[in-house]
Amino acid sequence: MFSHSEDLFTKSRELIPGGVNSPVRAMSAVGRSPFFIDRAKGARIYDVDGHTYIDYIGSWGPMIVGHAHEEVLEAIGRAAAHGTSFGAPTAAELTLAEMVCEAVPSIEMVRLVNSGTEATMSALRLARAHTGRDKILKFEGCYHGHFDGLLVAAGSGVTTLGMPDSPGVPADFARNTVLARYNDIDSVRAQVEAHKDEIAAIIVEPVAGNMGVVPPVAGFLQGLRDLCDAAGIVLIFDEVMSGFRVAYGGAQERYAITPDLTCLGKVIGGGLPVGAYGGKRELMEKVAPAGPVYQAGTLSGNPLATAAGIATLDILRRPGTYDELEQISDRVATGFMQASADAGVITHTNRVGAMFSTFFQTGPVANYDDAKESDTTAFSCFWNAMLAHGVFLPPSQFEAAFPGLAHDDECLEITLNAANAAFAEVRKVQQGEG
Ligand code: KE4
Repeated sequence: MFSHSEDLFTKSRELIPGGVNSPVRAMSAVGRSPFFIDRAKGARIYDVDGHTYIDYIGSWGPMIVGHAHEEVLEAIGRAAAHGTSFGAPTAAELTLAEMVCEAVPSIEMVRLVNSGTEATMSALRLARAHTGRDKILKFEGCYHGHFDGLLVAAGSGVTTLGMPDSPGVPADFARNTVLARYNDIDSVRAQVEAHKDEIAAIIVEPVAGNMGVVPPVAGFLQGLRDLCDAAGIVLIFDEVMSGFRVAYGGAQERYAITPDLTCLGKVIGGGLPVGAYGGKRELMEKVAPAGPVYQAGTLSGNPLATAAGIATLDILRRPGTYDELEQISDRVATGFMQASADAGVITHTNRVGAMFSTFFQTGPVANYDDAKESDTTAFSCFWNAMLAHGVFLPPSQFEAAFPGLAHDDECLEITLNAANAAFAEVRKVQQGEG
């Protein structure tokens, strides 16, 4: 049995590419090797070396009610006692579908899959089938999973690792992916006009989280809705991150814009593998076996994953939950802003609900080019200082931090004390004293 992260990492790199099963876990952007996790409870995570951290990654979004929540564990255990997978329908899949459709009125029908990537990949296939068109439009800095056609000017780990795009994506795929600038509706209009009648779908993170958090500017989402209506383009909201996080009904509830299709993931699995895509009945009834658009999955709607998702949404839909999330998240983000100001460190924080990013620059940060202006060296210094003071933030300037319901007063006190110390450390380094 390995006793330390270094031992585990050395061995893992022999058998697993980069020693991790997802690149953002490698912590390379903050100049260290990853530590390995033993367990987590509430807002705290414990590594195999005996360290305890207040966790703001939360499995990159799913753990919004806290790690190892009693109700979620009990639901998983109850489901597991009945078996783990059947390859035949279960009532729990209907229950989760009903909860999703009730939470997100634009979703009249929904298909459960196993990841956010499967959700976006499938939604794009459906949009192409529905329109008979091949091209898709995405935004620079938005990340929609590792589907070939979407790994073009992507955010998240592609940006973190400084990868222009990914090798292995056929030129034909890239040719069918058209790019526009987030929050710049004129750039979208120009592409729609340049590729008249060729674009099947516009896919957007209605609150961007993969270039760091970038909210939509006033009129941007409505502008996309109007352009799609005029040009017969399917509007897809990728709410894998924002869904059930910025509101129970997601960004589309918060900004009152109705997409044609919505992609979900993360929170709706409560930490187990669940993704989903859904929307207008007219579109979704084209998905096999109801219609000809093929999409399948051995473990889609898995009994344990649906149990975890149902239990998580049941907690989230209780009255006052999103007011509580708003208060917690505001205290953290505002605390970071105050601590950086007190230390004389220039930062700009964007927050929407329970997701925020503190950019090491003056701001504003309204798109990918803005985000890339950030001082990633200062971010890395800040990140490591926060870790040294017991707070685990996403190890990249181009990711979102995720407060959750388990971040109680004690956690927030630890977090803000750490922020004061960490920004002071950054200032010292910036002044050449560190
Ligand atoms: P998954 O295939 O990783 O479940 O979901 C892909 C995805 C799709 N859409 C959005 C808006 C997303 O944020 C994601 C995944 N988010 C990243 C974090 N930025 C997951 C972390 C990781 O890649 O390990």
